[in-house]
Amino acid sequence: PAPTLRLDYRPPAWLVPSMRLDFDLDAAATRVRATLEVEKNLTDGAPRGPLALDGAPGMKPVSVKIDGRLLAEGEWRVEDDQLVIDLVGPKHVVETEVVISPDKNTQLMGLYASGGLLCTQCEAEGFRRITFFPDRPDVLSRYTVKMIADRALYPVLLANGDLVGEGEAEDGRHWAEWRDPFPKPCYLFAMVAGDLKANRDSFTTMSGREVQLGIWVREADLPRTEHAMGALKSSMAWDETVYGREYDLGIFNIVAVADFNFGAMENKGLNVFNSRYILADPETATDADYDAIAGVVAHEYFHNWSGNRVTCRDWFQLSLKEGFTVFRDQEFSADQGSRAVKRIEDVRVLRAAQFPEDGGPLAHPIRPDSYLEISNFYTATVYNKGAEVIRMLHTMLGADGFRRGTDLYFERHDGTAATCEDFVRAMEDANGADLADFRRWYSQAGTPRVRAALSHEPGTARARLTLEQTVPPTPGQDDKQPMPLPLRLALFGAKSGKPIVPERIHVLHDASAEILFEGVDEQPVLSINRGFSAPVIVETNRSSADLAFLSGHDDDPFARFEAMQQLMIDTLVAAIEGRAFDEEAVIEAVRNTLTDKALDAAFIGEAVLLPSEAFLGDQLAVIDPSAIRKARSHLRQRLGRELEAEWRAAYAACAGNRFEYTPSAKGLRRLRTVALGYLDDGGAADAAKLALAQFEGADNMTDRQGALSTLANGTAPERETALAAFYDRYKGDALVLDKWFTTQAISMRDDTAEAVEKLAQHPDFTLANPNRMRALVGAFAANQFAFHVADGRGYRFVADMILKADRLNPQSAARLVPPLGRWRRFEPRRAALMKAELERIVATPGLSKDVFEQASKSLA
Ligand code: BAL
Ligand code: ZN
Repeated sequence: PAPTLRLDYRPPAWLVPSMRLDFDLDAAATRVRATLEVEKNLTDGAPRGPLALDGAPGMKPVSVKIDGRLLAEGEWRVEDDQLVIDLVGPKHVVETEVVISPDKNTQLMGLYASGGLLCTQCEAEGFRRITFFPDRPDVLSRYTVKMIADRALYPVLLANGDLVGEGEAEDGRHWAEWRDPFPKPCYLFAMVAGDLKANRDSFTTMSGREVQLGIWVREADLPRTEHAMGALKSSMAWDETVYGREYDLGIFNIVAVADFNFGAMENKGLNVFNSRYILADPETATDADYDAIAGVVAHEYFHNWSGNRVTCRDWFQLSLKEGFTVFRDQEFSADQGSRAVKRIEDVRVLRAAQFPEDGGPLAHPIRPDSYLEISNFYTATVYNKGAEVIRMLHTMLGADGFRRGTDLYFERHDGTAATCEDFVRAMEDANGADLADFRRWYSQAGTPRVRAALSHEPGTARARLTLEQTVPPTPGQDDKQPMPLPLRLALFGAKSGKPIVPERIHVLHDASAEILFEGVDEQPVLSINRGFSAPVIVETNRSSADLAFLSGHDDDPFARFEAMQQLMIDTLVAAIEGRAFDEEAVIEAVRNTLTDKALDAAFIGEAVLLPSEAFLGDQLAVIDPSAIRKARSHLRQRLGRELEAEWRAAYAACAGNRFEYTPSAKGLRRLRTVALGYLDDGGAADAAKLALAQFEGADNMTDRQGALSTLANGTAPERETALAAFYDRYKGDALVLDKWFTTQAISMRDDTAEAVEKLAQHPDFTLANPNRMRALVGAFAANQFAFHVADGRGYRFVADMILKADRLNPQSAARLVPPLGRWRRFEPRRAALMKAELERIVATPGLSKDVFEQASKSLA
């Protein structure tokens, strides 16, 4: 298949200013009548030609009418999955009718059945599976939607906008009609029918309008919607305060569904959520789940402006809405809890998911240049690196300048489909700034690497910092220009511990720069990229002593965390590469952090963790998972053993608190399980007993799952007791059962690959549910040691799963390809085994475009 190219963009030939959809709903056969008011697009550059409406492969209209006249079969044609009609005048009314089968829709795109509900997912190109339509984000229409359905099966009928009518129909059926006054692209269309109950609330906007809020779930789940409702109201208030953005309809509904490809979807006035990002109570959801729910609820709500009121011109501009909205939700979450811990978590995600993407065969700029299947571009690059790019604008322009930019952006582009360029230009125009070279962040892929070397000239009281950047080649981009990098810097006195040069921002525009600091009369230590001000890899000439010093004294909590991580990385990489290494410095630094009374538990819980095996792999030229496991386990064991008294003290100090969802209680729970893990790895004789007691006595899922994870890593008899008890207790709860699968899939045990193969045969395992598939197969593929077990069985298993899943749900299947695609990074034996599995995938007949694109690019 031929790729779609960004530079081929042309405006649509026909516009659809308004449309009406009539659904006669039935799980097996739903009749969809679409009435489109179409008009020729007279904009410059719009092509002239017939009306071409996108449809799904194999879709045929039952009937087609133009201006009320039924067309004969020869008066329309289906070509390349498009319904093509030659129209003579500038404006017409086009009516089509199709019949679709929601209960056979395993792709979960378009209209599908999930647990007795009928619901939709249209982004990016699902709407064409519902009806014939110009399925592109720059065609904006006003929608009126009428649904008729069996009242007993589908008592609730929801769509975008406002409810304008409802009533009874024949044969136990009923109807509802919804109208959305805001023009929107079809990817934001949604409707849901089912037996749902609402948690209802309201929010009064800054101009005094009352908005009716509803979170719709199965009746039994109603008590688990309070946290999401609280998050929704906080988000609405936050967007008013921070961005001046008010909600614009009288109703805002959220529906939770169990089968969903994304985390959630920002359809206008009717967000549809994966239930894992709505349902929470202390018994079933961890603190991480609570945090993620608040973050995703906020994210989807924020899209109402950054995505819906201003949408994307074409899918290459996806980061326009996603990068910006991720930045917005990150800042919302930082304002709700611990800003430092949130930043650490966000950087962890970036490094775990985006850096490997940027350094591998699927690397692409945040604004890609081509795709075969757009679903493959809902990536960590577009989302998370996209958010970092927006964050850099915020850093360089300052909070006020950034706000001036977003105000201008919303003012200029409200109600239209915009581009990344429009966003950057608004930032420039509102601030009188020149962002010419900053645009490279949109066009160049790859993670820049910065070398920073600080030298001190004691006689002159001067310090000299040299900075050099390189941007590595990526597929299709051999030569790169330097990127503007805003680096937050500070210098501390190595002896006095005092700040010598207070924080400043240096934007490195060129390939290299030299900065002179005056008045530096003691040996300085460099603190750089504080707060992770630029999404880059920094290499410095700092010694273990410098890093240990910063890990205890830097006044930027992120930099403190980072110094500790770097100290750990330097030590472990030296051990893995067979060079001399000094574990004592790490042990002392961890001891100091652990016993520092000025630090909160949440920060300590993050700072004392060793970098993951996967992140260590990223530091190496050639990855040998066994060598990484050996060095990292050794250091964990030593930390556990030598700091046993400190871990016990931390464990005891964190025990005994009753569940509350507050930053301090969360921190205590986090540190408690971290301490338990270290005690276990250190070989404490009572570790398994402690873990089982924690498991059994927990009044919340965070403590229970934390204890279970610790046990799942080991061989104590308590392991099986806890796993069986967990299964029995939660086997009726799909979201918690996902945790049971994941806990085993991420186990550090040597036999995890075999265990996961067995779990794939478990009666509760299914590839039809994206959450379950991710919980087992996705989690396993991220477990570096287990997935890369030397005989290649992990690769074979994942490839088998990809091929099976591809027949049901190509979009979800394709998400499992990237771990295999990293084959070039591994030692030759493993690399060959991984490559062979990719070749087997590509050679399979009937492969989806989704999987083909990811697998073939991974081999190129
Ligand atoms: N727009 C797809 C889901 C999300 O990013 O909100
Ligand atoms: Zn989004």
